[in-house]
Amino acid sequence: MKIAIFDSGLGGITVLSEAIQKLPKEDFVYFADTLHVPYGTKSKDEVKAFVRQSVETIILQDVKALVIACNTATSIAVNDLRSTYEIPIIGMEPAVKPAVEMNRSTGKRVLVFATPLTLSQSKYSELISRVDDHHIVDSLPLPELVQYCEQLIFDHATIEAYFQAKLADFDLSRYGTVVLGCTHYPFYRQILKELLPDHIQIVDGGEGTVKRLQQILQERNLLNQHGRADITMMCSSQDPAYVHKMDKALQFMLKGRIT
Ligand code: DGN
Repeated sequence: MKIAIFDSGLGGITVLSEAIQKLPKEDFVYFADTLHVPYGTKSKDEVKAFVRQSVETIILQDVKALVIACNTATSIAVNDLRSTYEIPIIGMEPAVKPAVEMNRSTGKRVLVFATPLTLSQSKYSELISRVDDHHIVDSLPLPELVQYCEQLIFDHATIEAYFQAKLADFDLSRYGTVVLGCTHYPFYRQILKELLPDHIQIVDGGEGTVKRLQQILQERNLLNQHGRADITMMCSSQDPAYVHKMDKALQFMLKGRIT
């Protein structure tokens, strides 16, 4: 049986690449809801329906666990999905808690990047009120970054100019950590690292999510010993060109370049 990883588009590939490296004996099916990408600028009800529709297709693929590798979809639909399906469902959460912990003694602030929809949900404000007891967290929506990624725009000049414009009003010396709260954003981790002052650390939720996946599979005795990290790429538009794009995006995450 396979592990399913789902996102509206290419973002979940950042989680897939982490999962392949941590669980090389598993087989995977990756599903992108290309008919409806991006989710981050749509309404809550629309996203709920798109996610439900996608999961109906994914579940037919002989899957033993499902990772909702999208912060936006998780914040809107994970509870609904868990009450409907019996397989373990693992969601994403912006890594705000570890970021706040990292800055407890530094006196620095935390800056969370995510989609407008993630940042506007009660799941996010509840997370902030739970973990941000010193009020050190600020947030910044970066919806255009999802669009760049979907077009496989990874060139330094374009992305650097975009970040510079978005960060122009922030005094970065006051920040200790940047949280990548959207699964599309880790594609730009390296560019961001080169651009931010050296003292700023960048964290994302991918590693924690894969750890949780591993733990759940272990607890339920579902770990595979014989798979070979076979990957089936699927998308709701059934477009071969997009499947090729997914392969390229995975290559970029695993090798740092596209050939
Ligand atoms: N990758 C999604 C996330 O983590 O929120 C956002 C993608 C989108 O549809 N905007």
